[in-house]
Amino acid sequence: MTDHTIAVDAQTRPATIDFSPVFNTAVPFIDRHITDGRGADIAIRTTDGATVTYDALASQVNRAGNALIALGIKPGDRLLMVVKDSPEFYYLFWGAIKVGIIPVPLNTLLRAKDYQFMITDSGCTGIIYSPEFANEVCAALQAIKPGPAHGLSTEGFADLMAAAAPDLAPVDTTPEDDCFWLYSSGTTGTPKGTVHAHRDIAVTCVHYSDGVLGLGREDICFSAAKLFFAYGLGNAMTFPLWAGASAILMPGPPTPDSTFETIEKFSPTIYFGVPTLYAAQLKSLGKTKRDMTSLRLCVSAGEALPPDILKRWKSTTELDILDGIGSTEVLHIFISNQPGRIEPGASGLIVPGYEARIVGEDGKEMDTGLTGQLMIKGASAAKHYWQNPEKTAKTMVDGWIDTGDTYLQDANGFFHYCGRNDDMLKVGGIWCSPFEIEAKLFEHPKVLEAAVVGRTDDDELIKPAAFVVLNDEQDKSEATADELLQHCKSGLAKYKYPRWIKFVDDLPKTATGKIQRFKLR
Ligand code: 3UK
Repeated sequence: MTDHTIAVDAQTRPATIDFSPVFNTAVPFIDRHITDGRGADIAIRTTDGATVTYDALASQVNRAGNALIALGIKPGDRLLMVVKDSPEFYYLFWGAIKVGIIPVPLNTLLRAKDYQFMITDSGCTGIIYSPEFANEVCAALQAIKPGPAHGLSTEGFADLMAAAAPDLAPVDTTPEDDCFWLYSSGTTGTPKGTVHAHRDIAVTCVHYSDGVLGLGREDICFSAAKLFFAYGLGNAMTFPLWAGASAILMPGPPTPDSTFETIEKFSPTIYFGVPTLYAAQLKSLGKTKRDMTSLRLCVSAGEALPPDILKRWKSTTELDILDGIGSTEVLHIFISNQPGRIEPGASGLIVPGYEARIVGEDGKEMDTGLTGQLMIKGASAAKHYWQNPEKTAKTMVDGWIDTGDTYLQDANGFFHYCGRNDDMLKVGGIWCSPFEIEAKLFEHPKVLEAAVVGRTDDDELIKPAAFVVLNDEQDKSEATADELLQHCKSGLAKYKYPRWIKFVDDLPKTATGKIQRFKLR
């Protein structure tokens, strides 16, 4: 086999994938389109009006790789990215990979304290950020002495790219070598660097993008979920690049207006959303009609899609939504509803290429219809968590990933989500640790104790609710609730503030003093 190639046999079910022993994943995702004569095709359109062809993409990726090496960043070094959805995200991510540097895209909604942790934890050599996020990133950099060798904005980096050569040979890596990381949030609130190999991206493309979505060169992908999520990374970058299709990038926040305007103006064929946004979009569609005739399919992931949202979306837009569950550890969706095979309220069937087991506390497989822990096996699974052998050993057992989710499988093979095994919440598809919100509340001088749990709103979607014991009962008032709310909003990522604050006289606890959050749900 020639170096840097993948042989896919799609006749077998699941498709079989063979990697050449020397394999750098930037070659099939970026360079292959040039060798195959697709260089003039459009890879990216941005809502700001920019267009990037596959030819331009390949040269910019090469310039980025050369510029990173010129900065003195070495193969194996980590490069943190706090970058908005834009062509620069692609240039940095693939430029780094092509020269063997490990890109680590970070959630752009985080605060200085969060970035400080990730800079220190990753031992990164550099961090590159969009100017929009300079405040939080620079505050983090100032708090760390000595910090990483390089902290620069994408504008500063663009100058270095302009001065760099547009040709670059890929570094000879293997399919199993470290390629990129994503941070995954944990119950204790400290995120874990999830280490993915060069093979992993291609595996998700073959099994899910080819196998379930049937994505082709004519498709135009639009993801409301941002590139820094594993979900958005696939939807808006790796899937279209695999298929030689194109992606629409919208740098701003996804709202019903911004997403509908983008759909009307850029005519995508596939739209990727999260349940919270579908609910908000439905509300908006009640007032304003929108043209969505370019779409052939909608996808939802990140948290469970309530069947009522699916039903209303179908009756309003005549479009199906495919709900599927994925994770940062497996990289993309491994259980999914399929075109023509949708079970409302279920996460779907196993995606061919992955294996699932639902096990009881004794580790034995559960019978049909009974709940247990969902374990997943597949070739896109992360190798380990960065410098965290305990969490790695707990989550990654004999090639199986413990998802942390409770599931049951029905007689037709459909998997039904039955909740998390820990206290973690998914809010708008993004992880939220109750401990982190509680810690913020504790900081306030009026707060004695606090417990945060998930509570469903009118759309059956989970949002954080806080139960608070005050130091002084006299303080119970709307004004105090408001004060606590402002306090949370000022120090936490935007989506993490409690939507309800309820004052109570005490919290339910175990004999050892542990808060029993399940009693508050
Ligand atoms: C929950 C769901 C019910 C579940 C993701 C698509 O969400 C992604 O990755 P994360 O690491 O979170 C994983 C956890 O989120 N979850 C996700 N989707 C669903 N629960 N129904 C769903 N459809 O608890 C899971 O363990 O943030 C989603 C693609 C790639 C991803 N990384």
